[in-house]
Amino acid sequence: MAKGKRTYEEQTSDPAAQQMLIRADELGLSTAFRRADEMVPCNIGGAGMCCKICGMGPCRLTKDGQTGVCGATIDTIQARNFIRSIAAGAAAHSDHGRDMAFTLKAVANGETEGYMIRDVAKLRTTAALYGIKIEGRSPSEIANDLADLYISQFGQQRGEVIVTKRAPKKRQELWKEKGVVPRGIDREVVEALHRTHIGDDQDPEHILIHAVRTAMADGWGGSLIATDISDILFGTPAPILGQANLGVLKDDMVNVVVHGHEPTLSQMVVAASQDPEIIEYALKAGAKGVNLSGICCTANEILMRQGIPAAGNFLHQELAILTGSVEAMVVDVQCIMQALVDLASNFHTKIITTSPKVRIKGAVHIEFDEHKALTIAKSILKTAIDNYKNRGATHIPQVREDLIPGFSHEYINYMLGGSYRASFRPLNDAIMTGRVRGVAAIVGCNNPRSRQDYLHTYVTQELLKQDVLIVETGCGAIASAKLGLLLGEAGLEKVGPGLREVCETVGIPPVLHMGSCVDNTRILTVLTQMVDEGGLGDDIDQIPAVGLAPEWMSEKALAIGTYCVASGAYVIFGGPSPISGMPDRVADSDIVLRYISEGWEKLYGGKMEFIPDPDEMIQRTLAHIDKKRAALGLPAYDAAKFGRSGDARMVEMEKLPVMDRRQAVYGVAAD
Ligand code: BF8
Repeated sequence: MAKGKRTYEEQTSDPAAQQMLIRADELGLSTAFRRADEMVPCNIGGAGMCCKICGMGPCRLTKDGQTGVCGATIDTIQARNFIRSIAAGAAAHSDHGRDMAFTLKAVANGETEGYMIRDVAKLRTTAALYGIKIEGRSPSEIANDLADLYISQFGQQRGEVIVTKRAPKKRQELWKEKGVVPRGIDREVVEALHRTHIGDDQDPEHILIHAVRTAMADGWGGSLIATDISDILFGTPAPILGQANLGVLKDDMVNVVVHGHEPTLSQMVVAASQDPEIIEYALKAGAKGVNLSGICCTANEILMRQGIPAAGNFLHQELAILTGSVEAMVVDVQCIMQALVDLASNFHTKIITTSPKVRIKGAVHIEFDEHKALTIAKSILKTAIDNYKNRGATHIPQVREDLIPGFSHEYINYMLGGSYRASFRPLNDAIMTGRVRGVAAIVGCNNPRSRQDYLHTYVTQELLKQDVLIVETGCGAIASAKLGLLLGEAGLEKVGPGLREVCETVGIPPVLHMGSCVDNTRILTVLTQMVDEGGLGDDIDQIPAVGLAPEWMSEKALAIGTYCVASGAYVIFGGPSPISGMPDRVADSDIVLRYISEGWEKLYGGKMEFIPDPDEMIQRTLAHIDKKRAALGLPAYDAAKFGRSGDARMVEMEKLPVMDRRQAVYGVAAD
């Protein structure tokens, strides 16, 4: 084995991925796993100590006290690098939200092909939040007003992004006091770039105040708009059976993998794949039909709503092509590796770009336009079907797992209380009694520099044993899905006794899949509803909850982490810190690292830390949850107190002689 190259088991914990990495080596083909081994990360840039914002540099700071040519200190450089990443992440999410808003407008005006307003109830509820008149008006009229309101938030110059009004009252007041309420979504992103141009904002703490405002424009702005409109147009998710991993690809069907983020395209490809004309076309090509699957957040969008299987998460995009079974990989925006085209040239797979914003040299471009959406989706599928005859040998790993995704906050509300008394009361009560110790949101990417899926699933499983209810999104949710952790009540024997009782009573998996990365806003909404329900304080920072992104790699993850901190959450990132600074630096002088941790905690009640060791992540998560429980005056968590009812108890009881059961249940001997 080449020096520095990890074994397949060290590269990924997923057996399907291991099979495909062996296949890649047999064929002499490169993947991100291999390239990560061969490309040693730059330790100066990696620690946030490289400044390349002007032509006097790049300046690489390697000694304490050193400055760039302009005199910029390491702290200023780190803060500038950090906010630029947050601005890019916020821009990506928010531009997605903007496109959704334009689609809603076009649907309302009857200008699109194939779309409709599927969730009129959500449209009315959302519009009513902003005082849009709903009584006596048609869905199109309401949608028109909501679309206009949402579109205006992007270019708004003064005032406050209206979506922030959906946060708990106390949090809104805090944001006003600290001056971080976004004025307009685009304005904050532009200002982040202006402030970090050579010769502008040079006080690291001042730069980071605007980092919070920029991230807020994402979470309590563009992303929330994206989630709202996706639900209105494509339906609010509810539990549905799905499957995940490369084994969802089919040997005898035309495999089309949709990859990226925006549901406008993928939802239409789903609709087109069920069209009799397309099915007939596939049959004529000698296939049994079209088999659609997803990668990355596009997978989550169509998995949550239609149960379309997920072929995998971020690091599976190349592996799907390596199976030799994919006729077309249809991509839109974000998280699409440039390596796909080169890799696909070794097979028959066509990479089809569709967004006017994204082209990749060597890919086929079929531009998507919502006004002719169904026609274009059919044309994409016909291109894939025409390619079926070119398929060579296939190697599809027979590895797949069932899962139940679809836990929107609306569904959780209904599931806990039913149609007539939908409520978060049972969840709050379970936390207050200690049956559920707290909540962890485990989200974010795969990163080929860590063992694929391992950090996600290790942290998830260990926290479940500690009675922590887990909510997941993005590629982290797909990691858990591949391991069978999102499967109803299966696997509950590995869950703590109190949480198990709750899962058995309500009939939910202990890990709730809440959607794509944009849908992290669903988690903000759940936390807000928990505050509104009462008993867990009057703001998000008082809830015993933690956010984790163990395998993060994207700038969007940094934006998400920052808006969660601004909302009051403790956020833990895995892997090395992108702003760790000098290795031998005295911790006290690490202004930026201290500011985003202790500094932000003083200001917002939430903090951000980078912790590479998964056991330390778990220990700090539990310590934070217990600290918040104590601050609320809740009983200290005690694992021995619960687990005396539910299915677990029934199994235990069935092992007892009948006469002893009464003693076990009522504590009195049989007559
Ligand atoms: O937005 S989790 S790798 S796919 S960035 Fe990308 Fe990360 Fe996956 Fe979705 Ni989110």
